[in-house]
Amino acid sequence: MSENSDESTAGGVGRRAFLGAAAFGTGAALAGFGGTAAAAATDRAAGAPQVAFPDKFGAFGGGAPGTNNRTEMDLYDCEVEGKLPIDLDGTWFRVGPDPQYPKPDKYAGDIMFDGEGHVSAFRFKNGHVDYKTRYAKTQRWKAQHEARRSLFGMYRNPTTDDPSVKGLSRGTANTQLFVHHQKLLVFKEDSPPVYMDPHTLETIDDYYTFGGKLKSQTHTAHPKIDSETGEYVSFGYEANGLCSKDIHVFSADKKGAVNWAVTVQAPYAGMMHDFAVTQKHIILYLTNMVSDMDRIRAGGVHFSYDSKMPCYLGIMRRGGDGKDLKWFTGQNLFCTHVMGAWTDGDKVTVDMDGGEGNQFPFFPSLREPFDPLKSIGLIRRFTVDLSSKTNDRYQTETIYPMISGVLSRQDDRYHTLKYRWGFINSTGGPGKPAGWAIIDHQEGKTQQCSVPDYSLSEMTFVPRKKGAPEGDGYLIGLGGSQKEAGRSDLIIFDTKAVAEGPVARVKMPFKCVGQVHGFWADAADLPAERQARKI
Ligand code: V55
Ligand code: FE
Repeated sequence: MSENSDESTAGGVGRRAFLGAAAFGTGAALAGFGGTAAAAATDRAAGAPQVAFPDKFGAFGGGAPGTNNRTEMDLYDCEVEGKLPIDLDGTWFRVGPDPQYPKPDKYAGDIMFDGEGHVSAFRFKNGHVDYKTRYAKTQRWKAQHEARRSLFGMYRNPTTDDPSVKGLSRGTANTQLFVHHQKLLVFKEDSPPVYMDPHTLETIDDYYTFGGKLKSQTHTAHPKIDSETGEYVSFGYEANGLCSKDIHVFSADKKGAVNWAVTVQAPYAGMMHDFAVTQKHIILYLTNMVSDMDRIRAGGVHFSYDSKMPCYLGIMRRGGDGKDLKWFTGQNLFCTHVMGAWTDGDKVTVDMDGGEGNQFPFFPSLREPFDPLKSIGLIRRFTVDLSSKTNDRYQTETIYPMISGVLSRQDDRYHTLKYRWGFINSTGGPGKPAGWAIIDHQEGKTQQCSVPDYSLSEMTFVPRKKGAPEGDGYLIGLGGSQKEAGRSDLIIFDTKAVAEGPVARVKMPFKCVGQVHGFWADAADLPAERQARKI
């Protein structure tokens, strides 16, 4: 706070008054800030620095032209090459950080994970695709838009913010999205979801709390759907403030009504990016990417990688009071994404991709230099035997050691069940091209979807039709052409005809916004489309 306190008074009534009004709503503005607030906004925008992102790759928003997209687009009826599956009726959504404004010099070292969330929608219907992008209009985005400058400092570090934004949500909504109870929910794990209209991408609620029932200041980017009931199961870590050890776990029914919630304690505060849910259990995974109050106080990013801290797998029954939560230790593995998980009697199995060491070099390692070899992601199978009351260890095994990669996925209809088909964005290797690997756990076989001269982002599995068997359908995701300066194709593989190459490509006339994750929503799960939505 103190670093910026001189700025808060620099403009007299300046930004504090205006953003105070923005934060507390129209009521505050009418209660006295009124005219002053509007005038202050204009003053402030007039004094805003010219928008100039750094050239240097690695600086926030820096790199080659096109690193930041920032445009909001509508492209009706995209060009398609090949045979677009005519039955596909639904929307493929994706989201990623797209820095809205450059940071002031002292925060130029901030990381891409702090960029504002930019959402894309590819609407598939009758063999056609319409494309639309919008920023998630978070509280942060709106304040910065008004001020025409960055107001939030370093990644998940509120001590570096401009004092005028105190009380606003820091959430960027830049990590993953999900359609449930007909709402498009967009996530950043340090804040509640942002609710957007799945057709227009208009932001409807910049701080969505399930009707006031979300008792957590945070919400994961990776909720799960119960394969049998359609319930939404989710959690938030650091649930009660910066570096808090509280973890809030909850579920909501098909209509979004919260029907179970507990708050439990982590052994220490650290990154819990994903989790697993089975028919019987909630499985939390705490990595040794520790929330570091010292680094935060020093004005740095939120996390440090501490190889000496144990990773923990926490298991508890669903629907209980949380008192049965038990933390298990084992081989330290830095895992970020769950491929699949199930409970069979007293045995819990969770498959995740991960490395032996830090996979995020932009979060500094406390004890040793970043080791690229230890960062290599492999598919790790964690098992825990719950039959013994004294067992406090998880077992690990590397399955498919010839496939390295990150961003594991599965057929999303099987989140809580024993699953057969897994997918991973494979980095390839000597003599092996990168691409989307399809893993058949039943047969122990793998296949690789590769596209020459394209770099592929994470894929999403799309069922061939409602009720199609597990894994029967399409893999879709974006590819950047290495020969055409990153120009994008949406690439579609048929999971049952991988050798034939992509069945279709949606040819985008530009490089699309960057992404982290994507999600498919069938038209049946979207609200009725308003006729008027067409541009
Ligand atoms: C991840 C991504 C994030 C984040 C924390 O992929 C973890 C993992 C895009 O932001 O804030
Ligand atoms: Fe993720």
